[in-house]
Amino acid sequence: MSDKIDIVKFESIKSRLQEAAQPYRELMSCYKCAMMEVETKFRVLDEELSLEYDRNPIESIKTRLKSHESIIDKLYTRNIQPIPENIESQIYDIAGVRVICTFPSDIYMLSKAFLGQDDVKLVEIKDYIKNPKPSGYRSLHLIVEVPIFLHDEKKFVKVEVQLRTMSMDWWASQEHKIKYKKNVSLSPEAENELRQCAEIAAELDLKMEKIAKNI
Ligand code: 0O2
Repeated sequence: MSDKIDIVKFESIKSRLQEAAQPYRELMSCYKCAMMEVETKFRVLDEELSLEYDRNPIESIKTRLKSHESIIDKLYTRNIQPIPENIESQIYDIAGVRVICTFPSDIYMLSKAFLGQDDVKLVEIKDYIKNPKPSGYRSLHLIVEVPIFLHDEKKFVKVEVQLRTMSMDWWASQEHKIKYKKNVSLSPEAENELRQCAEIAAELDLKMEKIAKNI
């Protein structure tokens, strides 16, 4: 968020969300269910593919629901009116699922299998592996909609899925701590070094995959 915040505007977003407490809670609960749904889909794929490939393509899965504070920050910075309908239609990363894969090719194999499921609707795809961010960041990002079955309705809910290898994850976690969103400006040399670390990590991924394929 920007340095100078308009406290009045920020507080008004907070209190308008408090007014809509019940619908807001219900919406967050839907995101939680959608997150569980997506996590289960990947666990099922991991189980099935482990038999075919004799190894698990997924190392771990992390889920996170965007915090209340981060949601307010996003509404504030994007100038979005704080009502649940707007959160649903304009913020795509309330529910996040991070799938940590063994090799780069596992990322594409899993995303293809996941997106091929007839109840998964692709909303947006960003391939930061083929096109890394200037920072050096690499991951495959998918925004999808999945159905959740409530007692009286079926509802499609958006989830952000980030697929990355262990080394991409290692780099992103370190960089997150050092710099990302901290409003610190690093020297061009330091930026360059961070980018180089990401490149080395990417090379290691490819080397390890090649070794594994040759064995
Ligand atoms: P957090 O704390 O990880 O949840 P938007 O998501 O719409 O605000 P954008 O640029 O459209 O922004 O989304 P994008 O590019 O798909 O990336 C969003 C997420 O990717 C971030 O979530 C980070 O998790 C990750 N990410 C993107 N760029 C970088 C980077 O340079 N370094 C690191 N370490 N992570 C990155 P959040 O919600 O911003 O942060």
